[in-house]
Amino acid sequence: MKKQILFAVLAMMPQVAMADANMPEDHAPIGVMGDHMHNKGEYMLSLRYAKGMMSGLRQGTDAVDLTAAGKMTAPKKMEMDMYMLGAMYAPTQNITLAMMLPYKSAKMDNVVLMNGRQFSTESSGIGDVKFTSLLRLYEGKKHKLHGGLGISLPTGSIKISDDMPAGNMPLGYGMQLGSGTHDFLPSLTYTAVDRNMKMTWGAQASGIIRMEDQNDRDYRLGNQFNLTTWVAYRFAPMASGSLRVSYTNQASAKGAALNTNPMMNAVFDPELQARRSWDLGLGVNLMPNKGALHGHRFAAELIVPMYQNLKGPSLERDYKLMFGWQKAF
Ligand SMILES: [Cu+2]
Repeated sequence: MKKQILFAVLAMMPQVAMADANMPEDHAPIGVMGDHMHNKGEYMLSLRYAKGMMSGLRQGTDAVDLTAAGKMTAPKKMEMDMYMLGAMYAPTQNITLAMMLPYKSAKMDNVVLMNGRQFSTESSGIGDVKFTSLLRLYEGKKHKLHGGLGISLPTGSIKISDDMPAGNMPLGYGMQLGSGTHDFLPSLTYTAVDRNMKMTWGAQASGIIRMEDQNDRDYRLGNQFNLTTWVAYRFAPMASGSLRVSYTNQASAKGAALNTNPMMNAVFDPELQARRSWDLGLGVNLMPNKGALHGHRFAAELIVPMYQNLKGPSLERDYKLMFGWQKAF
């Protein structure tokens, strides 16, 4: 009898542990990557869709008109759609492995300054595949801390070109599908939960460090640093809302210009790619606790810039909207 009780308790333990991520607010806003770990043996599939919209030019913190970018042409607007397939698996309690495979498609509207004629350029395809190991550093009842060590492989093409008024030419850095370099992706994530207050909060510092001086096109993108912090509150049994603030510092690219035609515009100049921004994220996480969708997570987040400082002149961001589905097994 005692043995049976012991077995029953042991059998319940993993469930107790798994109950960890059963509330909608237990995952960070969907725009935060590598925010959580899994329990040993658990895996998770996810799909994200993101839409990014950029329009209008900015130099420093000021809006500038099209001629500022100007030589022969200027970018007017860029629209980006990204689908990202993700998988996570925890081989041990203290290590969670994650993989992300993006598919991107982008369209940029440009104008010929001399005659006002417009033309569009497009790119689409697989982006850079990322593999990350998340390492549990601290796990208390309320506070948790984990580190991430990731690598981004140059699977996305950097050889995309399209028709322009002066002929078929390479597209700008932002229209290419990958970085062309192996990139190191370190991160540190802190999360906390308070069940009585129905709240969670967290913060994450992450970076993108280019591990090669040059890619096949003789340039490398700038390193990037991101710091984000969020708070979430469960306002209904199956739904939580979140507020997030994010800081991004993207350094300039180094090396060759993508298009050496001196008549082309600022999007082809490596030195003008730097940007710093403060963004605000408004999110919602849904996790049905009964019915056919029980255990499935759905989330959305709208990210709008509060401050943008672009070396530019380059396109400023209007918004980014992300939707996600996640399911742990
Ligand atoms: Cu996961």
